[in-house]
Amino acid sequence: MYKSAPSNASIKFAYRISRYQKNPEFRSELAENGGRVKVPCLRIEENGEVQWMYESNDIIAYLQQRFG
Ligand SMILES: N[C@@H](CCC(=O)N[C@@H](CS)C(=O)NCC(=O)O)C(=O)O
Repeated sequence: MYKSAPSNASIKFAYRISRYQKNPEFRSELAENGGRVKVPCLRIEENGEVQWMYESNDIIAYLQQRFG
């Protein structure tokens, strides 16, 4: 499911939430590509490259720097 942040939010971008507990396919995808079954994990796809970022503080800092 894709959502957009509400128009009055300070950060606007499209995102998808995947819950591995409810989605065994995503669990495998997370383990194989991110290296751990740990949440939160942000999957960043940019310029054809994919990065899997763990640690909520790192994710928040990335989102603020990139979209804030
Ligand atoms: N320091 C991490 C903590 C994340 C964390 O503890 N996640 C738990 C669920 S709430 C988890 O996925 N644990 C599984 C694991 O660490 O392998 C953060 O802030 O992102």
